[in-house]
Amino acid sequence: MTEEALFAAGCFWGVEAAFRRLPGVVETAVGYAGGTTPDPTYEQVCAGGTGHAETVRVRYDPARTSYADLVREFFRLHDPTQKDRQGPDVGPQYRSALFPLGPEQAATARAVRQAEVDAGHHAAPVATTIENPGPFHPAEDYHQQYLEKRGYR
Ligand code: MHO
Repeated sequence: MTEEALFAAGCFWGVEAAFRRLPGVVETAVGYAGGTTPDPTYEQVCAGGTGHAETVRVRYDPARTSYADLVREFFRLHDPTQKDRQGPDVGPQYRSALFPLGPEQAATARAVRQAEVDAGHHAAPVATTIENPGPFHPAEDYHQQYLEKRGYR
């Protein structure tokens, strides 16, 4: 049995590549979550008005990792103090967001985010939001495993 989790941490190409390297992650896909427009396209999400964030769907083996572990990794693999941007990519579609699937993940998301704040190693406030994901829309095929297909490891 595997479980699913959704993470938004900037451009989904690099975020997907980072999650694929983690032990216990058995499958990933990139897409759009947290927005309102039905069936958004990449161009629509890029334009910034759909409410969606570029999101990675992670399928994992709970015998080998946990949602809490993945959330801790999420905080390591991007800068959660950047609000509505990540590095060179600016706009709400690049926001730092956790999209818990159910009350158990929601409680874990809140607890791990609080631990991140309490650890005090960020110079600026943690901007990560915890949001209702709404439906996850898989992105266009050419965005799936984008960096891996180009030889990035
Ligand atoms: N900076 C990248 C963002 C792509 S990522 C899929 C670009 O200019 O295409 O958002």
